[in-house]
Amino acid sequence: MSMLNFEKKYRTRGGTIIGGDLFDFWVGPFYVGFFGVTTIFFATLGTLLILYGAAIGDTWNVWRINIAPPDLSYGLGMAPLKEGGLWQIITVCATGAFVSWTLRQAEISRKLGMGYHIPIAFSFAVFAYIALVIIRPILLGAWGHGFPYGILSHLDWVSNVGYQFLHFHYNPAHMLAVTFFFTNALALSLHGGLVLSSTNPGKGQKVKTPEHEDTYFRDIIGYSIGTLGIHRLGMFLAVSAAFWSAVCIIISGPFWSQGWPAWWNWWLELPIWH
Ligand code: UQ2
Repeated sequence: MSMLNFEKKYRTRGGTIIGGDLFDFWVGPFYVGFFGVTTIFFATLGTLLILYGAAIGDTWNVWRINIAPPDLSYGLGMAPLKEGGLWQIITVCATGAFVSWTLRQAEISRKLGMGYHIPIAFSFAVFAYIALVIIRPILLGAWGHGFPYGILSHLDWVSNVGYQFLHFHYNPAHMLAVTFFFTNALALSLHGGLVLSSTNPGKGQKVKTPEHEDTYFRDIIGYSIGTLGIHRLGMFLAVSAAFWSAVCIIISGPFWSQGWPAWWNWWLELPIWH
């Protein structure tokens, strides 16, 4: 079945989570659905509020535009619009848009009778964002612990929070997250390189098969993880990177307030040394 025929055949009603038939239609190539409407709503409102925040801010220099969370003194209450209230509403819009997008992925998965792997994987990235701007601020008792929305300003926030714990690279969950990010890059470069090399053998030569791909890795390291296996590994590595990123920031403050290098004193304090 050609791609366009497939889409015609499977673009049928049903499988919605919410809204029944109401938004169960397509606009051009895009499925709408209840969560398509809420995604558009939150994303549009959030973007307009970011533009408004930039307009009442100090600069139009894209690197320096900054929309800051409220002062710590506001605690977990609402702040006036220009004192961080804008940041609070933008955070609600961003969270609403990300969660809507996840549920739209789930609805399309249901429609097509597929597994939920895509929305589950995406939800880990959403979790990492929510960890930074909702979970950790609530655990610390103030929205002011969220990160500011701005290109340079959020980098300054990361640097400041890092130094607050003396050396963030000693955070064991950060170590795991970084290791997963790098391993993910290794796996995707191996996979992308392997697939492109077997599908682009050179002018006049035949495209190679997955058996060639297996053989390549068996020749080099005596092991091939397989065509399905590499994607399972990829999902595990990517999801783990996002998961441990969320853990590493949630534990910093709420569950550990010294410098991260001192965490490793548990090793020096093992009874085996004395
Ligand atoms: C593989 C395979 C693929 C791949 C890749 C491998 C035919 C097309 C990349 C090789 C991957 C291995 C050996 C795992 C490496 C482990 C880590 C932790 C990076 O065998 O099957 O399918 O794309």
